[in-house]
Amino acid sequence: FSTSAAIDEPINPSIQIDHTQLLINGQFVDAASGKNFPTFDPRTGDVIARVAEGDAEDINRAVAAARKAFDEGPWPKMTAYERSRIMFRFADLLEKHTEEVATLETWDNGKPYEQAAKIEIPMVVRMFRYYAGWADKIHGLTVPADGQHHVQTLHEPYGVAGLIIPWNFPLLLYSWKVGPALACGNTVVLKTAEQTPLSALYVSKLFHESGLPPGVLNVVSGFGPTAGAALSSHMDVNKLSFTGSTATGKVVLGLAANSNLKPVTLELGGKSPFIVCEDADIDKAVELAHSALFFNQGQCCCAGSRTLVHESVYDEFVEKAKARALKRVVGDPFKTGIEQGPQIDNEQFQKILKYIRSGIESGATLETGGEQLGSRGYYIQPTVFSNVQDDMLIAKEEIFGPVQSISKFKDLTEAVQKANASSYGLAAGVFTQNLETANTLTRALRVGTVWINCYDIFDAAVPFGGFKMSGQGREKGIYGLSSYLQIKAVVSPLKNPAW
Ligand code: TXE
Repeated sequence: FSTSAAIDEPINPSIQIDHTQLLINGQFVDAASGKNFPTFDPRTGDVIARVAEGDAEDINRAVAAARKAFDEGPWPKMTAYERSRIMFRFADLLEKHTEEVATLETWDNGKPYEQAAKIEIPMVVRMFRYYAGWADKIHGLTVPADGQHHVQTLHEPYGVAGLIIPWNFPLLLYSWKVGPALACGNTVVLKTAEQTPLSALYVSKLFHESGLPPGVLNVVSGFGPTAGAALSSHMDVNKLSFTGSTATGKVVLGLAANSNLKPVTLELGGKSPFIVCEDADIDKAVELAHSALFFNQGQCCCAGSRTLVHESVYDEFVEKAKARALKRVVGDPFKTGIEQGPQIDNEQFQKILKYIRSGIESGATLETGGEQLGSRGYYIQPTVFSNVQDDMLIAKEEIFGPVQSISKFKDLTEAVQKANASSYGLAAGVFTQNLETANTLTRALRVGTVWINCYDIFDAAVPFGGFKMSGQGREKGIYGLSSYLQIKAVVSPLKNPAW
């Protein structure tokens, strides 16, 4: 792989960190305990800033503000058109601040600046425009019920929505949740990931500058077992949406069930198969299998982390996949032309190196990579394993790093059996030029998204979510709206049914 020399001399980001407090009721405030915690630069492990550490008491304050903004207004009492206009204004303002926001995102997360500025922030802007457009188009139905009754449904917000997000796409996942929650008229308490608190504080300030009333969107930085658990079990939170690991998803669901039975949307881990059939365009499949796995340093819930290749093209595929990984440009994410930056933190870095050792020990063939890159921060060499067997840990568990695992199948039946032999079911890629093969695989795969001859297409209108232990409910698109709405049936007698 091609390594940028800048790994050991990080480029200084030219931005000042202005917002490190909690955002409650439209004001930046310290944590009730006065505590704060460091957020780190993944390029070096150095502290970027200290951020107020929210705890149960701060969650209480934030929920009280959101409750008031919901119960007493103004948010759900404003016209849907007014809410929509504020969201459109925010999208415009965010777009104007793309450079600053992308800089914060790269600094806190380690993702390539060009990826943040050219792909992710524009997707965030698009997502807010998409849901701003929905805000004044949400309505119920009239129902032709039996009997002498007029029946209609009202689609109403839940109230206070608790949103918990991870660190791999801090702002993108902010938009997937905050966008539909607000468009439907809910108010929000957002708990960001402890690794990446900075960008949400910055953009939420912009949201208030766009006319968002105080209390509608509250942001609490802090840790999972304290702030996150307090939000999940809060009796005054009416809806929860969580993105993160399957293990924590189970905890959050339990906390919701054991408190007030709030409904929960879960978007969890994955081990998504990327299936390359014998008639696939091999060069294209190699390139897309590469990006399906290595994009965002391999830290994607839907990473194509099991590359399954038909035996007739397997040797050619492995050779080309290795060559492509060797060409991957790794370096300081602020440099232009960088494809891969550092992993998020030491914990994830060590976890990935442990999986790499496990792959070697269990007999998979290490084609390239396998080690740390440079001497500072959390960079890992793009790594490719071939000859991966189904019972190896690297074939079963989510590595969440730049480690491609390639294995072989002999026919479609075996491809389906291998692809579905997972407790996860988030996504799959299918590479074939045969429509019947594509249709057969699509119907057989137990996953929430099938990308045919493409991968990682994330349009705002397309639903996303998992089968099996990859989650429940859907985000994005019209399906994402329904997660934040409850249905009220209204029945009244008809005096003159003949009319
Ligand atoms: O996840 P957690 P972590 C996977 C990936 C990764 C692993 C661990 O495999 O290696 O999870 O990452 C909050 N109550 N994914 O430890 O714990 C936490 O503060 C309430 C896949 O970062 O799930 C953070 O805001 N909240 C995933 C969020 O949950 C709690 C993205 C995610 O953290 C909590 C990230 C609790 N008890 C990791 N404990 C994806 N689906 O994309 C933690 N949190």
